[in-house]
Amino acid sequence: MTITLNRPEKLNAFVAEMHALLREALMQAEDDAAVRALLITGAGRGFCAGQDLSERNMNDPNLDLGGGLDAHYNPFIRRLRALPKPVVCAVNGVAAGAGANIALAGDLVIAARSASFMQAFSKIALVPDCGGTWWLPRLIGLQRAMGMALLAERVSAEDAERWGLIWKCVDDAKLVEEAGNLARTLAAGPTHTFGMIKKALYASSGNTLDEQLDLERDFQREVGRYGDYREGVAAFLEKRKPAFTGR
Ligand code: T3D
Repeated sequence: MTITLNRPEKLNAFVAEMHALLREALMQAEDDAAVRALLITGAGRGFCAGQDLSERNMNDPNLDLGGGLDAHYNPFIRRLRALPKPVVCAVNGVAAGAGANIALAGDLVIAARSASFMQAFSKIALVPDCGGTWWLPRLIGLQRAMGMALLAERVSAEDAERWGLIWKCVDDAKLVEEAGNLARTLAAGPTHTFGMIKKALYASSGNTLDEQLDLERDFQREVGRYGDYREGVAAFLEKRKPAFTGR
């Protein structure tokens, strides 16, 4: 399944309606067994510029930004991370604020060379949200995370790749093709096992080695019962390509 953030005249900045549509699309991706990988990208020259800043009423004395995170962004990030299928984010242009962190919530992030990542929050005196403060230090180390968050400068896709913030930076003209190939390759893989791999890797930062070894044992026990494991081994022994069904 491909989800395209589609409000190009505002660099796909989020308005309430987009949250509702996105929630629906993500639920469909979860429920539909025919969906075996999710690709998220943006229309036009941007990936996403985060929250639409004109949507908030600055004169409202009860303005509660935490409420907006609880209602929309946080459930989305949680859902995306927990999706038991691989998520590829194809960052076609600038990814700023919540838009940058939604991109980074993907399991694999591929970006066009002209794209950039910007923790824009501090420019408007906000803290990074949508998981930014959690994965930035884990992905690129504390100094680079701090630099991105405090300075809110654009980081080029090339630097993002070099720093380990993203999987890959490709020429602009190749993004659609390469992201599509990546998503299709993943969609033809052992979907349930991919879901377990995601779970294991995302659990690792909160676990000790002992806990992680136990988790790997439990997960291996489970995937060892799957048809895809049998198919993988049979294909190897018969020197052919496996035909995984995702089960
Ligand atoms: O409220 C809450 O729920 C709290 C949670 C917040 C989460 C967040 O995401 S906070 C961070 C919000 N995002 C930003 O602060 C980024 C704002 N945008 C920018 O700094 C720049 O647009 C970019 C660096 C991303 C790109 O710059 P540039 O020069 O390539 O494009 P531009 O000309 O600035 O933008 C093009 C149009 O999109 C422009 O509209 P116009 O003038 O042509 O009618 C611009 O106003 C609009 N736009 C871009 N970002 C936003 C936006 N409009 C509303 N909100 C935006 N975030």
